[in-house]
Amino acid sequence: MKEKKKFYVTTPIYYPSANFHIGHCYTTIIGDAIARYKRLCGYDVFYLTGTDEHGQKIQKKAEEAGVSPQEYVDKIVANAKDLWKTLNISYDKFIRTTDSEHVLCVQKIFKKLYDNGDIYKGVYKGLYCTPCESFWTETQLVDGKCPDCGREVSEVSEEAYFFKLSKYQDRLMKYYEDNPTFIEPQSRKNEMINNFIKPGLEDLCVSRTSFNWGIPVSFDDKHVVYVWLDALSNYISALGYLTENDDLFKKYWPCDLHIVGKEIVRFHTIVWPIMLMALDLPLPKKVFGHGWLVINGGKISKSIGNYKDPRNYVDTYGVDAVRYFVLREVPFGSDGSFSEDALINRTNGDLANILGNLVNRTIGMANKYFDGIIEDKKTSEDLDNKLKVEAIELKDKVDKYMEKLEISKALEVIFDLLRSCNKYIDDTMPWILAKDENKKDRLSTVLYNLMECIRIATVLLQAFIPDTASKIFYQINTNIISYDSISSFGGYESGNKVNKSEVLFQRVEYK
Ligand code: ME8
Repeated sequence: MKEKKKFYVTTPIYYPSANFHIGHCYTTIIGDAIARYKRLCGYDVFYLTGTDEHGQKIQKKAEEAGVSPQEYVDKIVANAKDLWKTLNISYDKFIRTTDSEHVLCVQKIFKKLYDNGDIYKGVYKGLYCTPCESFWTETQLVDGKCPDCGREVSEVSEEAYFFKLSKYQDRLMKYYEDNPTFIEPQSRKNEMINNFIKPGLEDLCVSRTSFNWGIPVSFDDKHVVYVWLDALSNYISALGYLTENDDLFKKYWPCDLHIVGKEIVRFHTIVWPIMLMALDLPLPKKVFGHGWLVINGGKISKSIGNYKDPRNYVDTYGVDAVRYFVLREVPFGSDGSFSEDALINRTNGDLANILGNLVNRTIGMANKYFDGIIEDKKTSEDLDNKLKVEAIELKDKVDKYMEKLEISKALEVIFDLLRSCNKYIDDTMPWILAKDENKKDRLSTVLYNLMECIRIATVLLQAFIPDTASKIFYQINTNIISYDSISSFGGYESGNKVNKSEVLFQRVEYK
């Protein structure tokens, strides 16, 4: 048997936060859709996500809550896992940076970099933003505040280890040049080159002594490893790097795609590749920096009061309404606006009116006119051929967009086919055909063509709205659902009997 091609995709590991919001779900739903799509195409996929549990910020929060950092994170991690379950996230591994395998791996990585001379000891004097766990120089501040989050930074001075980013600057630039699609969208690459590489990379402080909730440096345990060095290592520690059981690492590394929010592209396209170069490991193939979901132009945050637990939306509108909204509404790479009205708009406009209505009408007509039996009587008219061509071409169109990570466009073309089906019903007018005994074969073919288009679209929709796809397959009663089955028209079994139709999406009233 031919070995499957592998695909390793990651989303960031989240800071444990009791306040997960819809913005947090964005990256992980995108990662999930890509992972599901690649699996559908026959890849052997490994999808990694998890939690980033160390650092001063968490230590402080645990102190405020009067519990140990470990107790604090354990509780919140359970909350994160529950959220991903609610959203149908099909990760292959959930890594926690407090996992003992990860801790050991980070210690080995730190030691290896130190032994090779890429990490050295010095004194850190400078500015630190605790919420972002980021070091800054005076010139990088904006109005004296953290350029990422706009909050106060504090001055720190302590003995610390440094990582020689500067040594690898030219090699990194060359990697960018030799691999023009390493960072996408291109605008983010220009930002990295102009804002960070051209002004000259400074060595990075990679240990702290002023708090202890972190991974101890194995040979100098008053230091804990800087949380970003710790966090980035998760992408290889999760695969068993530097352990006896490194089969996953051998199989899946280098990573095919790191999906990250735009504010952490810097860590993933500068610090991470340099860590890998220093470890003499191959570099990831692509880092994609997506935009944010914003509310009234600003970030979503509990302190601003625009935050709602995403599970509320799932309870009200259904999991696939939330998934679909996130995947369809925002052109990947740009920022996109979130509002409950926009979510309702998509649910009513696309899911209820176009998809739900089409499935419901088609099954309803099959039951009404033919007792549910769908047969291809091979009658043919020009408008049939037009629809069939659109259906057959859909797979390649979606593939082209998914290759470029333009998920919103991939969904748009799937819904274009569904729209064409609704138009095909209006044009062929089955209710008129049904009045004429001589037109029974024609009517049967019309319904068959519709059913086959629904099947083709649904095979692809499995990657994006999996629950709904399963419901549709049940209602149209088919198990011909493979990717290969949609390369040609006619996979739906002629003579099949559909099940009763159930409403897939209720139209929702505006708030
Ligand atoms: O950055 N819209 O964790 P994090 C879109 N632990 N994406 C958003 C968003 C929004 N409104 N708010 C957050 C970290 N995100 C690190 C990662 S990886 C080695 C370490 C995204 O919990 C954000 O851009 O702050 C990021 O990709 C992800 O949520 C996790 O953010």
